[in-house]
Amino acid sequence: MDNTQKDVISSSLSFGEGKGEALFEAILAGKLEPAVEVTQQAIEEGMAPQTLINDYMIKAMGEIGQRFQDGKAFVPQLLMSARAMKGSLELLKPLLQGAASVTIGKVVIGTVKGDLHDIGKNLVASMFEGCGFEVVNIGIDVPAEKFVEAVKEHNADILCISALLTTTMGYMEVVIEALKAAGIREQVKVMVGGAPVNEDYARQIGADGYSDNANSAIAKAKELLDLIND
Ligand code: B12
Repeated sequence: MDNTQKDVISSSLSFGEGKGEALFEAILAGKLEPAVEVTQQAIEEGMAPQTLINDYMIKAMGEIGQRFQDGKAFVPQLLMSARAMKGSLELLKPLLQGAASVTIGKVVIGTVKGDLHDIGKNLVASMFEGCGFEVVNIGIDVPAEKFVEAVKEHNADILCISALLTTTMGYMEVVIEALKAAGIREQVKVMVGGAPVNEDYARQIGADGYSDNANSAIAKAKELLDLIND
């Protein structure tokens, strides 16, 4: 592509879209500082955090994942993209958090044992916080006992379990079984999610809810807690 063609493309993008594209490229290339810088500029221009996240940032992570799958990118590149994504999310997080002063429910959230992926889980956590839930984020590589303890300790209304690997998603069922063994399965709604999980799988392991993204996770949670009209 020559420079004239590039100019035509960039001038056909609205200003905000140009920033979004630049953010996509920065995350894809794993460039933390440019990602943070362009996020700041996009915020100043009034771009909606949800647009940045859904239309550009998540897509960049999807693209680097695809390249990894195709053998065109490797773990260090995944890590660098993840670092750039996290840097941008840090700036956007406060904007996702509304002015809710009353807690509408308590959520415990974690990624299962053996799994270190936390970007999606943290995004779901931020959305819950932004929508007025109190969130206890118990991290990554979480064993079943720790999920159970956290639900008990915090008297959670919802337990959110995340898994990104086909090799770790089975552990979500182990967590649900541990809740049953501890006699607290009926006290808490269990939601599951992560790239390899789907609705059928969620039902099969006895979860109460599933969502493939942070936005609909909130709607599902409200439905489970009968808060749907709030
Ligand atoms: C970034 C990344 C990494 C980073 C993680 C950094 C971090 N801090 O999270 C690093 C480099 C550490 C990594 C490591 C590995 N990874 Co990786 N990784 C990814 C990648 C590219 C992006 C994941 C991501 O952040 N997506 C963006 C977020 C926003 O999306 P999300 O996580 O899906 O979350 C959304 C939804 O799923 C949902 N959601 C998520 N959790 C929950 C929970 C609930 C309750 C609900 C309701 C919803 C929900 O809402 C979220 C927001 O919308 C994916 C590819 C992909 N496209 O998913 C591969 C991918 C998941 N990784 C993969 C692999 C193979 C690995 C490694 C085994 C590689 C290796 N050989 O070492 C290791 C495993 C390490 C471990 N033990 O966990 C494979 C998994 C394949 C499979 N079928 O199992 C993928 C799919 C890449 C691929 N295409 O092959 N990875």
